Amino acid sequence: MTPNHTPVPELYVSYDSAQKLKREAAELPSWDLSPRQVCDLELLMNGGFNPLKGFLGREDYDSVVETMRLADGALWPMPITLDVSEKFADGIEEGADIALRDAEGVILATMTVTDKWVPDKAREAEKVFGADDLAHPAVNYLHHTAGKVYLGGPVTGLQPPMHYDFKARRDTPNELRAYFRKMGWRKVVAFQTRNPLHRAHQELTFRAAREAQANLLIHPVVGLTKPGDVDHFTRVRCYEAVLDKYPAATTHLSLLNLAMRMGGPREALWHAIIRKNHGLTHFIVGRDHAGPGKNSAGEDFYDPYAAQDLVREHQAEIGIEMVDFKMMVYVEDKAQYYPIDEVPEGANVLNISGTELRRRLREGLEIPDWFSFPEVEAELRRTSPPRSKQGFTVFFTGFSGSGKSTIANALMVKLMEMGGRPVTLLDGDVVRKNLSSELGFSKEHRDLNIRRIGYVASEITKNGGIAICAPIAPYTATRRAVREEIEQYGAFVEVHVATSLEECERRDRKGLYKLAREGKIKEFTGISDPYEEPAHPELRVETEGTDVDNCAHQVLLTLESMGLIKG
Ligand code: PPS
Repeated sequence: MTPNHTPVPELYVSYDSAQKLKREAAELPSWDLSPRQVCDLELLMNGGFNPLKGFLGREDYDSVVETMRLADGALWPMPITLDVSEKFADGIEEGADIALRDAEGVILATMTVTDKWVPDKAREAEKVFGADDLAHPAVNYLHHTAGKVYLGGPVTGLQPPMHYDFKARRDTPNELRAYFRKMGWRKVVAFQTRNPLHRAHQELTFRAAREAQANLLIHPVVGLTKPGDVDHFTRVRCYEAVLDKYPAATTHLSLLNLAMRMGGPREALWHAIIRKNHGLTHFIVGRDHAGPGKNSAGEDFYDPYAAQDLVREHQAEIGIEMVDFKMMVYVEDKAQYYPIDEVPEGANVLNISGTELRRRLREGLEIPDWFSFPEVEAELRRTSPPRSKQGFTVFFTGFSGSGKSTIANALMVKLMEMGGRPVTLLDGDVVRKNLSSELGFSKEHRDLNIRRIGYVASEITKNGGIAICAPIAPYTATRRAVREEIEQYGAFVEVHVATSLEECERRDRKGLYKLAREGKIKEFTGISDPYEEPAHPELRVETEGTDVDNCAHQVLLTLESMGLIKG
């Protein structure tokens, strides 16, 4: 491969034109870009997605979905589409200009809408990702996050999206090309990653560079990766630590603001084209490149080496050379890493999977020295503390007067006595006095109330605190939504306070049941409004015949068995 130093075409206009266009664009219909669309737009504008000149029009889209090529025959495997809501699309005629804004409302580009259509998403999923299976993150996104209508057309770039983090580590394709030229690097091999680098990766990348007699670019994705991945802030600190392990001046680190789709073989091909645009001559494709994990039947979506086969087939056309690698494993007897197909016969092989690594981090277990670097391990432990140091939410649910607040208060005091983490109680009544003071008890208002509580609890959990919530929360679906939100950051412990309606009414501490029976309070849970019992809570407490202290103790035991507190 020859070095590629000529600039790649960008879609930006000059600074002066951009200022003028921005003023004019203030009048245009505006689309607020999703986080994925911001990533796509940045790479469209800076030439990372060359030869695309905008979001795909219908003819190109159909052709890409069916044949991995644009309508003019150019190789392009991934549909880059501007999905919008029906409401927005209704007001847009083909031929109209629209403004594309980031989350803060800044106009990044304008687009002339040449095409507007409702895509067949099931076909897109089948053809592009191999199956219309919601276990695939991109298919799930396609059906549940992406808008119903696609708009296509050429983009005029006004300014790149603003990044406040790691500015010095971000390069456009042309900046990277200029860097390679300045350094005199004629051959450069790129390593794509969405994970922290451990010793196996360092060994693999170093071998790849040696094989290709090239310099090395660590080119991690910091846009959107697979849900559940280590956040990019932590990863970049890890990459910076590993950079020191390579021989001086052989290796460069640059961050790529790509929104991955986890599309396996097609995605590998796409990555190779993107790297070609960034001036790379070689590209590493390892085992299960951009793999999305298991499908809903528990099987791999793609053959682990299908990505290598597809890139091999097209590498000459793209103009980049693939460096393929088998999985690297540690051979204990040799104290060295080997590709799995080169392991000496009879040797004892060690490996730690991503799942196993996460388990060890979660449980605070040892990570052996042969697996990672001490600096990387320290970074990961900082962001993934063991469960006993992570935040979590205890979510009580049950009838009014069931004893939720009383048990929640006792639990709060016990947890505060233990110390170590801040504790916040979001009691039903208290929340309704401040956070939700304008809400009533219709289904819609109850859902809003619970979602607000869920949001606050998720923030507390994210930041390492303990949130105790004690609303009625009568609807299963809403409780599930809150669980999903919180489980991104820590454990969600649902406690059903299972006091029967008869007992709550007999106690009638606040006199509300009497009023509800008399019809003076409408939509009263259990009397004139539904309560859906949790089917599988982490704990169900029976309060009849059990004192509060004991109920709170049962919750503590559950927390202990889940590893959330130390006994
Ligand atoms: S919900 O459904 O989760 O939003 O309810 P929540 O925010 O927990 O509020 C319940 C408290 O408000 C009082 N209250 C009522 N409860 C149920 N239905 C009706 N119509 C109603 N009107 C007022 C009641 O005192 C609840 O307090 P708790 O602490 O549950 O006894």
